Amino acid sequence: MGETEQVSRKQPFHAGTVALLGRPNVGKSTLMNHIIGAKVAIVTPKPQTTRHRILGIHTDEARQIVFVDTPGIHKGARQLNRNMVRVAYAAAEEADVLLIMQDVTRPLDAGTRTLIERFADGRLPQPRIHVLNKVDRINKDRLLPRLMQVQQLDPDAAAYVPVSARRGMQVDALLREITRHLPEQGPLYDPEWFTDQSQRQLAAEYVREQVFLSMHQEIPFQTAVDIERFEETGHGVEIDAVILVGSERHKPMLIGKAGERLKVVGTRARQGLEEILGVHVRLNLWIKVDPDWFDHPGKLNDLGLGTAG
Ligand SMILES: Nc1nc2c(ncn2[C@@H]2O[C@H](COP(=O)(O)OP(=O)(O)OP(=O)(O)O)[C@@H](O)[C@H]2O)c(=O)[nH]1
Ligand SMILES: [Mg+2]
Repeated sequence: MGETEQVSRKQPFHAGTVALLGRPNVGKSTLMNHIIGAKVAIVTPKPQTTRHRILGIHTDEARQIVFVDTPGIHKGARQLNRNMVRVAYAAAEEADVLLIMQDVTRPLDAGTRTLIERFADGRLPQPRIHVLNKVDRINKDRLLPRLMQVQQLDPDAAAYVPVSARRGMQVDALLREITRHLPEQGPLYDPEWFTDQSQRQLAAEYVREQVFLSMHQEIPFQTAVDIERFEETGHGVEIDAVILVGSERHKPMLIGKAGERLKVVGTRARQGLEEILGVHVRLNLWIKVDPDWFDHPGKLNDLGLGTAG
């Protein structure tokens, strides 16, 4: 009854990939998480939080938008930094739409301008949407001149959308704008999926997030997490995670007085994992000193931080 009628009245379905691009710390991962409704990518107040390409898949009755979150585009001499930037540009090349994000609470500095200009030259043919993020933090009067500056730098962009990724302001308008540029086709991924990351990868990232949040200065940037064991048990999962640190002297700093700091890292990472995985988690943390992991192509590949993504 009425089934064929329903099919023929179906609205067209759009699907495609959207690269999230920008300088570090502008809010790319926050925006993706907000749209997906889960912490698919870790977020911290420190730049260079995201280190590899992460998919966040939003599917509803009219569209499937596959967000490709990328590491912030920055300069850095280490092999890790070079890989991160290469991954971001590679994601841009493959996407259907480019979202170029900036943080309006910061001045439009040389790095941001260069980045905008690099895409504005039309080297890549995809439509560009400029996202002006963190509008919750600025006065309306400051937004208009900023919009005009961006428009001048890239007059041929498809749209310029001010948003607050943290508060979800104007995100629906952004989704509508994105959808206009996506090809009319069926879903690219199983509509039930919301990320391409394995539970093991999520575990490594959730631990790294807590290390980033609890450590200062250069230490987080010399830290990586390797999951040595991820095992389903009768009660949930048991995980052995090794935190790699760049120097012997970082080890006691991460452990903290009487092991307090490491304990907090472990507790918070476990709580986050229990929430996203929906199972009981037992998390064992270890620390290993490895002074040059971030300059070693083989180690970077092993950690999933090679240029393949
Ligand atoms: N006030 C405000 N803060 C935001 C907003 N969006 C993101 N942030 C904050 O900005 C910081 C960086 O956010 P991320 O999402 O990690 O930024 P990113 O662009 O993914 O950074 P990288 O992964 O380092 O390239 C975090 O402290 C966020 O909470 C926003 O709309 N408003
Ligand atoms: Mg990020």
